[in-house]
Amino acid sequence: SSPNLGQVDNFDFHGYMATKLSHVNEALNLAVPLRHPTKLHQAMRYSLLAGGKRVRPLLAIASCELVGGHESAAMPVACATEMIHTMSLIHDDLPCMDNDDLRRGIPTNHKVYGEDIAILAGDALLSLSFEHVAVCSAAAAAAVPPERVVQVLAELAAGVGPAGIVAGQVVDVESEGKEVDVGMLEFIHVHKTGKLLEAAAVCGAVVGGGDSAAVEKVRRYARCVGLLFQVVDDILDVTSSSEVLGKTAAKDLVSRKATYPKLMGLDGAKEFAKTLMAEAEDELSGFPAQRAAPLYHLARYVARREN
Ligand code: GRG
Repeated sequence: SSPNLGQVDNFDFHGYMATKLSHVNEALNLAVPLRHPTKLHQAMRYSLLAGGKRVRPLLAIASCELVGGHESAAMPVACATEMIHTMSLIHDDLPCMDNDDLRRGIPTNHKVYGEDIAILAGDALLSLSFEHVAVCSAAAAAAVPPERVVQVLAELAAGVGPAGIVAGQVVDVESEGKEVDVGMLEFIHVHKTGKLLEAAAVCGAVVGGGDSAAVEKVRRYARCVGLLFQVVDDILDVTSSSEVLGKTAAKDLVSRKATYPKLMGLDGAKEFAKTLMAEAEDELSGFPAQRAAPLYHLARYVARREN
């Protein structure tokens, strides 16, 4: 693995995360002020500011810094990815989709504001995400050149649309009650979760001024981390089921959904997670260790997270 590890291990990842997290939350708060129509903006802010790990914004900022860019160049795109992520969660929770009552530990958007406003708040967040990038990237302290802003808008749109999150959700919805094989499972994961993580990292590297070779390394890194995220999710589903005995097992039986532990056994899935971690690390090995440290630790954090 990476010869830079010694240096990387001294890195204060928790300090880095806490600092970036507070900057992201502050920027998100400012990006959606409470204006007329109040109920709409309340609903947008309710879900956007409800917490969450902010993995996508952190990926965008760390990727920007990896290629030598400044945080301020990445902040608009960082906020945009969280707006898109949040709107996808609001719509995913709707009665016509997953019909969930709770999200991030509090009542779902439609439970508080009603279905009509929840749909509209999602639509508004999606539109605002693109406006925010278009308007704020060029105006950032480290101004992003217009052609890079256009590239970012295209990348984000591709991550959301019929070849992105929406594709994954459609296949997921259609797979309901059916036998799901590995290929379909991977398609759902890569699109529902992977594409936006990938777009976040790639956009960060683009606004940071990375050349195309660097941008593609970041893309491959993010693909590994996206898959890692999902494998770990599946592992957590199994390992936490012993604590809430029966709950997950029952869910598994009903959904007949393939999961990595089911397909390759728990140890196999853990081994796969290790391989993905090593591949992600490999993509970072050509960058200066100090700059690569946040992304290296972010991958480790995804691999070792407990919720
Ligand atoms: C995107 C136009 C558009 C419509 C939405 C409903 C839908 C289409 C897509 C579903 C998207 C979905 C629910 C993907 C799953 C994403 C996922 C892994 C969520 C959990 O992400 P975390 O762990 O959550 O980053 P936090 O709460 O920490 O942010």
